[in-house]
Amino acid sequence: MKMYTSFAMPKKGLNLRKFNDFWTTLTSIQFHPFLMDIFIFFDRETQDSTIDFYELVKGMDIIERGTLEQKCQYCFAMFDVCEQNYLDLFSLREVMKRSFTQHIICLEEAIQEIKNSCVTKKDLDDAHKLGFFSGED
Ligand SMILES: [Ca+2]
Repeated sequence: MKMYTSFAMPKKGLNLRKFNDFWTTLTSIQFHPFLMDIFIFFDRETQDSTIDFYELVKGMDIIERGTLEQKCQYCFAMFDVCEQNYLDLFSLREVMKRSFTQHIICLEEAIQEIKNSCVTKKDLDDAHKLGFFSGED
């Protein structure tokens, strides 16, 4: 309750921006790829674009202690990105893109750091390309 009230707008609850701040603090995941879908799932009964305390508790209860069917409904809502009530190739492709985008960004950053580090040390011909470096060269 205390954490909710520190993010909620008085008598309005959490809008998407406040929910993002709340969810980031709760999960330690910045730019959660399914934040909008989680927000819509929590707000699915009133659909007033805000999440009140009751909706938050109800949503968290499903995630933490819900029945298998409730948890399946929650997971399905994350996968049904087009809100069609069925999954098709496009939906699954979008889920995969969202799931791996952050990983790909981290991988690209790591590759760039390695390239910068190695290229500055080993790019003797100024070609900006890496070859095999055994560490003994
Ligand atoms: Ca609501």
